[in-house]
Amino acid sequence: MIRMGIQKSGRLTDKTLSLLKKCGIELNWSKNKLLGQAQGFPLELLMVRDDDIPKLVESGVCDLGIIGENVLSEATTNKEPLCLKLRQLGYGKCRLSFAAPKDFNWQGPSSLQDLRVATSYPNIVKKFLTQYNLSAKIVEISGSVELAPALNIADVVCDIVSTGSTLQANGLKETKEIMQSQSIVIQNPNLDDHDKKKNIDRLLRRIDGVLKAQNNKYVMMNAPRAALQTIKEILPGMEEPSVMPLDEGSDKIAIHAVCQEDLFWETMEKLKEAGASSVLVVPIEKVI
Ligand code: PRT
Ligand code: ZN
Repeated sequence: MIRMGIQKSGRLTDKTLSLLKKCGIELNWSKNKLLGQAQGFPLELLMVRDDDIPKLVESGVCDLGIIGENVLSEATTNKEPLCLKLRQLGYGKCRLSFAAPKDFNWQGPSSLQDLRVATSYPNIVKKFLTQYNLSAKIVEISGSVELAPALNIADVVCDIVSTGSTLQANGLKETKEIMQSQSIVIQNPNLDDHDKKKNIDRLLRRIDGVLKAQNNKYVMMNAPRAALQTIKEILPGMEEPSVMPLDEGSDKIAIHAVCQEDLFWETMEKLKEAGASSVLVVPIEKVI
């Protein structure tokens, strides 16, 4: 039986449970129960605050954990990594950035010298300041960090940014990104139980299958036959597409393809410029 620590209730919880479900692993107990055996896999789940997970995994209380990279980074105070990073899971994406009041004259990291920095990530900020040979006062706040400048508790903040709307709503501007983050699977670095390792490999193979299907998209469009070559070059990670004629006598074709990467709006725009119309991108549930 492997034991995995996951966030009890927060931004990562639903997506983590949904990923496990897609891997054939179900939780069938109430969210208030903190430790329980999952169904469909030799896995025990421990539901805790995300900040506690690195220590639980490092000490071997849990074999695995799922957290944001920012949380692992904050928990790693010396050079040795606390836990092994096994997989990036692609959800919970955000960045940790410095932000300052809109009228602040930011001239690079040196602008932080002797300021008060409000943050929930004191260790990461300390590492950053040391790297740039700067000194600043770190004001540790556990929530609503963005309010600190308005309350005159700090001059600038260092916090998680996703869309940027919280910063904007609080009259702040992002000045310097320190790190990007997404959810990851971490493992106890000293794990040597053969059976557990085998089950972890099985779990990772299932996770890889789910992630691969998520990244694959089925793309359909109509286009002039002459544009086929250009369209093939625009579509990312595509195998040979299926090409079907439209009406008899028309020079238009329908192109259907599986793309192994996400299609961004820029790609869609390029397709349109190349002459494609009715471009549809649909998710794929499973790939074999
Ligand atoms: O109770 P517990 O300690 O378990 O949870 P928590 O409150 O520490 O964390 P939680 O649930 O808020 O976030 C869990 C993880 O989600 C974080 O560690 C990040 O890895 C990731 N994540 C992704 C985020 C965000 N996006 C995010 N937007 N974590 C926090 N935010 C907050 C941020 O702090 C800020 O207040 O959202 C606000 C900014 O969002 P935007 O969209 O306005 O920029
Ligand atoms: Zn937390």
